[in-house]
Amino acid sequence: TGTCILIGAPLACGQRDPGCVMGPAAYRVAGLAAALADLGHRVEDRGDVTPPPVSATTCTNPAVRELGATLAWTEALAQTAQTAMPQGVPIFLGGDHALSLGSVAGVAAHAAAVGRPLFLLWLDAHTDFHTLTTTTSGNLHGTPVAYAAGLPGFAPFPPFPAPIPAENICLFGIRSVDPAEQAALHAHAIQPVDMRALDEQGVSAPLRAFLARVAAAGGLLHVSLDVDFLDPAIAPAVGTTVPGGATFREAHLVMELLHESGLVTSLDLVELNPFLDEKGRSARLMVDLVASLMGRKVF
Ligand code: LYS
Repeated sequence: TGTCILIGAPLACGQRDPGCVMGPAAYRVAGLAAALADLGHRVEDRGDVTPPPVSATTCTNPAVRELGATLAWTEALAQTAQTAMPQGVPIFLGGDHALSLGSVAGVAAHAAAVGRPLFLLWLDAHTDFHTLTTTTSGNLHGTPVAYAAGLPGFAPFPPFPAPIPAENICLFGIRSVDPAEQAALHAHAIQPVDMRALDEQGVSAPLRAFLARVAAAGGLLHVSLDVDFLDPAIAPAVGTTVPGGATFREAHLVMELLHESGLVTSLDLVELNPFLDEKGRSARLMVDLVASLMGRKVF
């Protein structure tokens, strides 16, 4: 047990639906702090990060939306993440996945400062491997993995502090990849653990293999959990549902293995849109998954 630092990040600039601004409130209403406290953790809720002032900004791709707002959030969240890292396990309550442009950047700056390698586990239906240049939707929530990997094509974003090597990135639960992402992933030698791999091997073997590498390297591990990692039948509260996602038990097993590893040092919870939920069931499931990740056991 240690300190869990809850950081609300009500941003919705990474996609087209404003509902994600209610995400942090939904996690609080669903009892996240109490669930963590029940497990013996010290919980510090730092409230919501205030949306930073936006300055007019442009880039070469006219499809890109909300560039200025996303840039402002990225800088604010990177700062917040870097400050929180030495103090406990920061848990970012999103907010859409553009959140991770900032959270992962701050965590990477911390990792570089303490001289430890950073590993990234991306639990998601999508690979989020677009750059500002390749995105056709213009939704910047589809870009944070490429940013973290240090791909070019992110001006006017600050250069990613310490790009994460391809072999330290695990994209897990993948079932929707755009053609430009596919090409970039190949070029970068990133092989996603897609749903087909999980169908054949289950979640345990591929995840244990990744965790063994994190442990062997003495790495920090950032986990980014998108609601759409889960099957839409159990977690409807997300704008980008893709059928065929992780089941209830697969998701809990992932969390239980992560807990057992003792390796997780920071966490994002992203893309929850409470307006799309059914009586809070997706928010509650996300809270239960965090509880599993932080030590709740059946027996
Ligand atoms: N790849 C799609 C896009 O760039 C979907 C991204 C979904 C991110 N949560 O728009």
